[in-house]
Amino acid sequence: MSETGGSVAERFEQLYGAAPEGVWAAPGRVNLIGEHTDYNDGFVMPFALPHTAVAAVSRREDGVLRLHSADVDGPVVELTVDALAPASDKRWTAYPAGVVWALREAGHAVTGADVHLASTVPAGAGLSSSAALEVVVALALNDLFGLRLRGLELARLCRRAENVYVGAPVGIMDQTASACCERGHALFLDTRDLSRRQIPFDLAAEGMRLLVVDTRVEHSHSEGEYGKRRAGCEKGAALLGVDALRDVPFEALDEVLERLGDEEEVRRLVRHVVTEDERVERVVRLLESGDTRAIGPVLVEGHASLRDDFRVSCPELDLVVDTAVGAGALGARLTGGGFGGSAVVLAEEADVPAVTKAVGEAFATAGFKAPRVFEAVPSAGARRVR
Ligand code: GAF
Repeated sequence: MSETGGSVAERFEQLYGAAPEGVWAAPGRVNLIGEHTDYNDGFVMPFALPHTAVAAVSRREDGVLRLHSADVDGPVVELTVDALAPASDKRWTAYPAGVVWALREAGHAVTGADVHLASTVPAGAGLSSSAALEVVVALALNDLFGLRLRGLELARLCRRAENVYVGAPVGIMDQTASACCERGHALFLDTRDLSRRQIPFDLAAEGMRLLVVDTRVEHSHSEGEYGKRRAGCEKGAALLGVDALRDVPFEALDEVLERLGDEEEVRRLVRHVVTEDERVERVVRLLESGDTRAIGPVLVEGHASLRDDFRVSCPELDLVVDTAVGAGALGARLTGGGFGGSAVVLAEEADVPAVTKAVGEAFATAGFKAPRVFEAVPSAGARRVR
């Protein structure tokens, strides 16, 4: 797919009989560190992938919303904006329709649209393909209807679409990453007040690479396990008398865990979230002091915490991390929600072939599907492309 979305615009014209008013793109993301912290008011550090969802869109004024995707078999789906209702749609169309619903619910006069979408963000790989779909549609409607909403406001509305309309209890990381990331940077985001800092992150200049290893084990957030972790964290905060686990100081962790007594599961969840917030802050300090290689062991620590305390890993993700580190990678961890999806691997450029080969061989030996491996280069956030 070209950067300017030419083929998406052409397909739009075939489908709807006229050229689109514009074409927009919004990226998927990887998260460098800070997992399952965003619904605990904590810290995250994603960056945008070069892979994007692209949308060709035109306004309508008759209350009709027409949706089509190059990635899903089937005809144009026609909906009525007045009839959009949360939890009524279990198909892919819930993401773009949810955005229209959330904009209208917030009082924005979105009177209909024709939309054609095509995405290069791998679906079900934990790389935020859904957030990319939401954000690209939100940005297109923002521009076309002159709503003048900023990236963060769009991210909030997209999250609301996903929480309420789609029914997935996710945090705000993915939508913010897609809307606000900048090329060559990772986004250090405080999910409590949404303050953020762009951290320069140019591994190639330092002779390193960040690989994404998609295990091809599909994950889904609307299924129960993600919600259970979230509920467990809320229980922990309530037992400790804090608004969110973000409020538990890292220095007080031992004492706090003791206070949780025999609530073993809650103790593990609390320990992960509190230590993970500290790891994000540590990674930021290391990157800002130019000590990039030293983040490797922090990534591995984060993975162990997700595997043993938060329990969202799986054999395939553990195999990526163990094999990559065993083959000389500087660090590795699962990225995103877990339960399948992808891992990130930080490696010296010269070690990339050996690490990639070792992971492929380990998967073959274990009888797992061959993983998909590609390099993640910090790329631009959502934008208009034509
Ligand atoms: C998924 C969710 F969508 C995010 O909000 C975040 O909670 C992540 O899992 C885990 O860090 O990507």
